Amino acid sequence: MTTPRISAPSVEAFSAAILRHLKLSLGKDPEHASLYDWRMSLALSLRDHVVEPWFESTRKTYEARGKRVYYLSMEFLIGRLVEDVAVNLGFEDIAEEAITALGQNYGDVVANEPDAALGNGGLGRLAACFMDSLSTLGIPAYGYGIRYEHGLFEQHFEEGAQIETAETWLSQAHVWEFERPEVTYPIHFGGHVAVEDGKTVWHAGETVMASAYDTPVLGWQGRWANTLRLWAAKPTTNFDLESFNRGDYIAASAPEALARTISRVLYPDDTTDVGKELRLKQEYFFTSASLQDLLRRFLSEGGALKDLPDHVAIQLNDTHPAIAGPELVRLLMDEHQFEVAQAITTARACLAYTNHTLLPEALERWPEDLFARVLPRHYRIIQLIEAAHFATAGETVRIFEHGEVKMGELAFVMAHHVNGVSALHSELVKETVFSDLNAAYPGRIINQTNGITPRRWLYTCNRPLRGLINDTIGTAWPDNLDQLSGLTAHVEDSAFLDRFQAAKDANKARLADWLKARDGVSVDPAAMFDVQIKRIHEYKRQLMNLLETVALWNDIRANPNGAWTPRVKLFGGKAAPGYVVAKEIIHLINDAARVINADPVTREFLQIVYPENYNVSMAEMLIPAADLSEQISTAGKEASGTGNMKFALNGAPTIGTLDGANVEIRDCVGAENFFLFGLTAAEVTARRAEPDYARTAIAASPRLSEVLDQIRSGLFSGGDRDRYVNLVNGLYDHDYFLVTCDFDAYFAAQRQVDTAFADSRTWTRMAALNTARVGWFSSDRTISGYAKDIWQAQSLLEQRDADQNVA
Ligand code: H2P
Repeated sequence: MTTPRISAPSVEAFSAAILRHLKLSLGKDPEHASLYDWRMSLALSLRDHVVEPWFESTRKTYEARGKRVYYLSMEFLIGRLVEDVAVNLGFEDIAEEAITALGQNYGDVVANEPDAALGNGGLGRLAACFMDSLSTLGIPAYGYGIRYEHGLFEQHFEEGAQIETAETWLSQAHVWEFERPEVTYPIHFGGHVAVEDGKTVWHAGETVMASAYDTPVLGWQGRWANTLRLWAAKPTTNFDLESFNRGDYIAASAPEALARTISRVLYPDDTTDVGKELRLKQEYFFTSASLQDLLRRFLSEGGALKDLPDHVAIQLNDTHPAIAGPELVRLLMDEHQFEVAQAITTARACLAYTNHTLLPEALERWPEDLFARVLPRHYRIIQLIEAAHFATAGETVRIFEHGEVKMGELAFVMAHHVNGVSALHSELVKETVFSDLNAAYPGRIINQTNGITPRRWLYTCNRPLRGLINDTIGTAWPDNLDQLSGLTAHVEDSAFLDRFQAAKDANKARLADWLKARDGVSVDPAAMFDVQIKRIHEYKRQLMNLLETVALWNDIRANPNGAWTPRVKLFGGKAAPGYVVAKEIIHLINDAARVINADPVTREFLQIVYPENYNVSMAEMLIPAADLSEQISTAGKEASGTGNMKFALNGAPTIGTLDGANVEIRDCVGAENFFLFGLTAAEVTARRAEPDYARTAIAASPRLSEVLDQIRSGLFSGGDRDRYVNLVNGLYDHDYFLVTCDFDAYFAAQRQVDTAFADSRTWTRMAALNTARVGWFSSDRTISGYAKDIWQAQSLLEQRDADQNVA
């Protein structure tokens, strides 16, 4: 479509820029510079080239007066940015050559950057991919979130058990952001509501300031840059001098400490204790700041608020910012004199809501008394919203129920569209969690299947495969991923398949080196790399994977001379600190790894590897190196998955259930290139209704019974029979996620994988077809879908280029 807009500097000029930053920004000379200094200087030199396209995009947006998209998300799981920016600028080679010329190793310099880990998993990473696509497509957009001081905790293993420590990415200067001290908004909490002169007034009990930090988000080839605006909480007054003068130093700093708490830490997922007042405050804090900011921007352009929906599309990423509905109504009513009905209609015309999960515990609810205490004005406004909803749709679905405020229902009622994140999930949203609301508001629920940015998840993280694709179909695919289908014509060509396999082998060797260097673990790159990486959760069924591994171990021991396909089972993922069962699963994987990896009989065929502290950067290393992608959730539970797309794109066929986007991936790659097993969503529901379904399944599976007995006997826990008693009994008594019922089918599918992998030419062809056929899962396609079906937002790229050609 458009041509690159950035003119690249020469290597010499870029080296000079790095040296200039080293000296003037870091205050170092090359002789004394650390890796950190080099990385910062490189980042600053790259950043210098981002600012101009960023300004240009902002200018164009103001000029065009088109619609802006506002993506409100508690999480943006960004990862590192140096390589990302270098790649999007088209400077990757120049950056690498310049750093090399300065005597540094580019890989080491890049790896020095801490991950921005402002998210838990798929939901946060999706937000980051969306920001990338919004910029690549040239759709004017802002991401709004929280500038957490501490991102997702760091995970360590102590004797196999997960230990958490605080993550500290901001202990170093974060070069990608620009502080905006002048952009601050007051955020109120508590107090009471009074009617004065016929007007409702909120007398807040406590106020903190939301202060903006902007990160430019550069799209492919630098053609457009949007803004990620993250809010930090600050006190209204920094310091209580009176207390200080009295000698009470702790009291003097108290206001600051209290306020800052709000943006201090990212809450881990599955923290089901809904009484978390601080979490509610975080949600309101960033939502209110974002809405105040977007209204200010709109008004500064001279708009009339009744026209707001023509200029503003606000997307709620899950229920976390669902308070946006009542907050926008409040701002319109209390500060801009709207009538209730008009305020609700206007707000709804701006708002849309994405649902990411059917798990009932993940749909937020707040105790009414807590809610009314923290947000008394909103409590009343939600009553008005509920009344308006009853008037149109009847009283079948309530927002207030059993003493709680239900944020899913609130988000639904206040959104003009609600979307699920895969075809199956969107249907299940209609049939289950929101069936009554779907009946009351037909057509409101639509689907937008998730996607991933191919710039990070192939182009950048998989250089060997990138090179092969460029050589085979040209270089226009990174922002037009359907072009990958051009690879299909080459899958019978043995020279192409050789190169495809060589790329995979190179990635596996790189991973092997990394594991050796970081953890001292040796793996055989000739073995199959079988990878499951994601949050640890019962529905994702890492436990089933581990049980299958133990069963395989038993089979190998029983027949050590059999023709076994060597495998390395790789696990990666964190458990929420309060999620006991998930932590037991981690412990069991590590315990089993210790025993199985030490077995001389099976060593050449089977190994378990679980590197600690899984994050985006680790995913970028693991995914290109994977031979097999594990997507084995209980059907009906994984809303979409996005890891599944990343693996397929990088040439790793899936073993998986008919769940989430697996269904659509299998449709694209072909049933013969996907290892399907397990109950369907409908069968899962039916099976749960059968009495004793788990015990029946265990009794019918000698393999599974043996494995469970081994775990119970203390075989993996040094004789400790208590360690996994709950985990094993849980499977017998209430195996809600049907690990026992799918076990045999999973084991059988894994043996099909063994056979297929042993025929390496056929396997490589299958892998290549996966890459060739998943172009549809680009987040550019997803964002185009949102823009068309939900936001009615336009790209400004063509208009801008046309204007510039005229000028
Ligand atoms: C969640 C869902 C995934 C989905 C993702 C993005 C909450 O992420 O469970 O199925 O793909 O949102 O829509 P995750 O489990 O990976 O944290």
